[in-house]
Amino acid sequence: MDTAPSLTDGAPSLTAAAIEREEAHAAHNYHPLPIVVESGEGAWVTSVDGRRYLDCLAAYSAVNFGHSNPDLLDAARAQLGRITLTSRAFHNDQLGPFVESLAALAGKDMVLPMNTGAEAVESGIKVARAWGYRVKGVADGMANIIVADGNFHGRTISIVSFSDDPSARDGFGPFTPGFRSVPYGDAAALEAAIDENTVAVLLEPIQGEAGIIVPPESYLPAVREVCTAKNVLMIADEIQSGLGRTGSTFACDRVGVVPDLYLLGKALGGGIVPVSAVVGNADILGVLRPGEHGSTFGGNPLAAAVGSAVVALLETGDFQRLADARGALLAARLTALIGHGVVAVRTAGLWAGIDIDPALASGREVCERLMERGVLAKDTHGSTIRLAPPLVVSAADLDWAVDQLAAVLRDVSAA
Ligand code: IF1
Repeated sequence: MDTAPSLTDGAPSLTAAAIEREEAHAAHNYHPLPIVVESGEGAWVTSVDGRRYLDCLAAYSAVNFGHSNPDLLDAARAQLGRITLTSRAFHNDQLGPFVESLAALAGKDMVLPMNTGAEAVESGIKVARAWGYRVKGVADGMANIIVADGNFHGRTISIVSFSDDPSARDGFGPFTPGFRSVPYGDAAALEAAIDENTVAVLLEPIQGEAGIIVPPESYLPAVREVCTAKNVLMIADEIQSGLGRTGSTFACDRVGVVPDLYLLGKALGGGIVPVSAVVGNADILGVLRPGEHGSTFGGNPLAAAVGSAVVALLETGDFQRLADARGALLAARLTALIGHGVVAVRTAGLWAGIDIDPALASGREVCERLMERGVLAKDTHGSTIRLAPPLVVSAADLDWAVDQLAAVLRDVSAA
């Protein structure tokens, strides 16, 4: 297995030239690891310098089904040669099958197709407010939505309006009103925040960017019960946690909870095209009237064709079983590192948040050292790193990746 160049490898390379070109012309809104990916297959990617890396980020769970998944590429290629964009001013022959199969997968009857996760979140907020005014009878302009501390739902102005992460919101005001934030995992605090103008609760079933925070098993069922009792919509942001990542179709499935609206994205596009959706029943999504909401690309035939192929993959349950089985291996291996440079581990299927001892290294440094060993991962905050490989990762490769983490922890402990 080729190993990656050292961060200190000063030798001029295709990597250095590519980075220089990108940094000269791309906005600096990221601080990427110094690797330039050229191709990928399954759980592995190859850099312009020909070195192979195990991808343990999967584009933040947007590549659940592996890079260059043959079924998804076939669906995309077949559609590319037919029609790729019509706008929804006209019908296309791919949207019907896609929304029908996605609704059925979620046990719902209606889908609002969009493109990015943030668009699905914004659309969910608009639908909840419209439902509040037109169905629940909330006074116009008075709707509020309950969110959780530590949330991450995207980067638009309205979404960062209810973020408590200074790096996501500072400098972007003024902000959108109508949101209340309560401690995550505390159903009593959530219930206390609901009043007659509350139209929805918006939660990640497991908080991703916060560090894969898995709430108490009783939390989501309690939220479900409160929302039902108070006639408030439960909206689950499954954009990162959904579509097989946690070992089930949706993270909510793990605790037997069915939200009123699912927000989906990332892996719904198979890692090929941006595809997102709000999935619910007609008594909620039906509040939207023609011309009230839309998107140039939402529901386009290429996105719908890929989305249908993704749904077909999930209908078998194979990827969910894979994530569950590999996740058990990952959890066992990572738990064994506690006390050996790791302070805490949180896992759900093939998704892990790992708190490194801050005295040893930052999450960024650990990820830089992992990169040198051929493993790509991303820190979330501070000394927490996240592992989220494509669900096609082999048990042997997963074992090898944790071996690399153990070696990095030994290195930083000895430094
Ligand atoms: C970035 C974080 C992850 C999401 C959830 C909605 C969205 C996301 C639960 C919006 C997107 C991405 C955005 C990307 C990095 C990544 C991320 F670090 F930002 F927070 F995964 F944790 N709901 N998450 O996780 O979806 O509009 O991006 O399609 O902005 O840096 P999007």
